[in-house]
Amino acid sequence: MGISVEHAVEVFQTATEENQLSSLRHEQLIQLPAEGEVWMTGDLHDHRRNFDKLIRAADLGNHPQRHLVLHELIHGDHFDQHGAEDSWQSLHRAAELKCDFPSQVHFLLANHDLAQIHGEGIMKAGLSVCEAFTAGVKRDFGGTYTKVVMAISEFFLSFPLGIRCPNGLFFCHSLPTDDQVAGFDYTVFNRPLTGPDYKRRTGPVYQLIWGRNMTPATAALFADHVGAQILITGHQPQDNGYAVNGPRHLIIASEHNQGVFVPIDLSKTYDMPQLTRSIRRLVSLEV
Ligand SMILES: [Mn+2]
Repeated sequence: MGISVEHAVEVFQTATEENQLSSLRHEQLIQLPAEGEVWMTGDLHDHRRNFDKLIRAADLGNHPQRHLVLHELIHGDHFDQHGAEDSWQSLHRAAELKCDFPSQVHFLLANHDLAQIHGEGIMKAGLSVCEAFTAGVKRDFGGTYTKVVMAISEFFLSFPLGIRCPNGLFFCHSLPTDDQVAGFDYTVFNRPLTGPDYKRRTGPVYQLIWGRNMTPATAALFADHVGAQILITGHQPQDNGYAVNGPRHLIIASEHNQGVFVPIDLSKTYDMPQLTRSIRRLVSLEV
């Protein structure tokens, strides 16, 4: 891509500061205003056509009251012949978008981000996606690539855990499992984080972003605890683009040809039927 180490580091650092210093940021939450709109998306996993369509359709420059939520951007299907994977480029593009529209672009911490920080093995088709990601950075930046790796880690660590809308919607990457929800530490949203918060299985950050297959009852309990009517998450793959997990939990996916997003009017309240009627397929966007 022809980007220098210095430029890449500066973009990730600036985006990190924008995440941390946003006036909408309150500890680990983003509080959106009661006006304008928000486009909630699911995991993107370096699906470049969908990402490109989203950015062009959102047209943030001409819609200053429109917010865009992005999560799980990395670890996609673009590999070179040596097994290096290219998704740092989409992450960099997202960081540039944050720099250009700091009060409109919002991220959510996802489990692949945390795995990448820890260099932990998530395997896809027998390959470590974290090693492949780092190999892509090394290939493109050469000898001082670790500066970019560190800037990316700091960028991930600046992501909030949740986004609260005044109309009763609440967004996060996933939810704790049925086994974890009773003991879940909800203070994680309202305080600075420390090492144990990220710990495998026992840390509330880990539980929030890794949990799968939770029942509608678990989702409802979680929604009650965060004072929300309906939760929207990604994380659990959806061949058809979305799934309704009971009346208070919508799961969406954006990383394939059936991928969707949900444009939401922040001044209106929604029940689940209204929310599902608002879902749009990325393939339908004419941009
Ligand atoms: Mn995930």
